[in-house]
Amino acid sequence: MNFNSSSYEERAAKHPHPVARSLFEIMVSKKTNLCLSVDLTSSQEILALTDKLGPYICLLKTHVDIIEDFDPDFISKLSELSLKHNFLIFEDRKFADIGSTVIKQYGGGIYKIAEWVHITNCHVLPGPGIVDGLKSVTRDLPPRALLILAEMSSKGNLLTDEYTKTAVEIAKNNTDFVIGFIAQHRVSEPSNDKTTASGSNADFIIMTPGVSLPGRDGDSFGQQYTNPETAICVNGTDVLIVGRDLFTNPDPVSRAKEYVSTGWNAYLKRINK
Ligand code: 5FU
Repeated sequence: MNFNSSSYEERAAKHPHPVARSLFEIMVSKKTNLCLSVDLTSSQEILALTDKLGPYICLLKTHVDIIEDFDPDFISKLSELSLKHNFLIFEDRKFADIGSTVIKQYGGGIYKIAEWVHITNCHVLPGPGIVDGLKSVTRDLPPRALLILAEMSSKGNLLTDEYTKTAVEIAKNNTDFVIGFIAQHRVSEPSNDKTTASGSNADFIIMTPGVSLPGRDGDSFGQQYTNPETAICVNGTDVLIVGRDLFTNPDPVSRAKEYVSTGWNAYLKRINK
C-alpha cells in the first residue's frame, strides 16, 4: 500500500508499546532488520546457530513444536542467548482457535510460550475473541506483544483483501497488545508524523517472511520469495524474516552479513538517508 519513511529511532521514541520500542532500539543499536527463522529440529543445533548469528539479528523466530528433543532447559539457554546478543524472541505459533482454547495453548501446555516469548502471532479467523484470549494471558507477565497474520507468502492462500482489512481493524482495536502484522506489504497506512497510541494512526510493524536474496523463487510446497530490497523499499516491510537461506547455508555468518547490509541499505534508502 505505502511505506513508512520515519526512521526506526523516531518510531522507537514515539511508540507506546514497550516491546515495539525495544525492537526498534535493538534494530538501531545493531543496525539490522534481520529476523532469523531458526526452523531446525534439534535444540543443540538451534542454540549453536543462534549463538553464531545472534550478533546479526534483531529477532529470532522459533517454531517450538518442531523441536524433537524439547526440554525446559532449552528455554533457559535460548533466553540467555537473547540477553547475550540482544535480540527478541518471536514464537511463530499462528494461534487460530477460540479465545478460551488459545489461553491454554499460549499460557500452558509443555511450552508455556507466554512465559519466555516476547512476541507471538495469530490468525484472526475466529474473530476478535482470539486476541482478547491471548491478551488475558499476559496480564501478570513482563511486556508481551502480538502480530496478526494479515497476508501470507504461500501461493493460493485464502487471506483475501477483505480479510486483510478486517485483520487491520482488529489490530487497531487492540494497540495495547498488537504491535504489527505478518504481511507481504504495509497493510495499514504509515503513521509518519501522526503516530498515536492507538486507533487509526497506530504505528504497526510489518514483518515479512518469504524473503530471500536473489536466486530462490520458492519451494515445491508453494512458498514464494521476495527479495529484501523490494520487500523494504517497495512493499514497505520493517523486518525481514529469513529461514532456509540462512540455516541450510554452509557459511551462515557470511550469508547473514549479506542480509544485514542489503536490508539496512534498503532501509536507509527508504528513509532517504
Ligand atoms: F506467516 C508466514 C508466511 O506467510 N510465510 C512463511 O514462510 C510464516 N512463514 C514462516 O516463515 C514459515 O513457517 C517459516 O518458518 C518461515 C520462512 O522460512 P523460509 O525457509 O525462509 O522459507
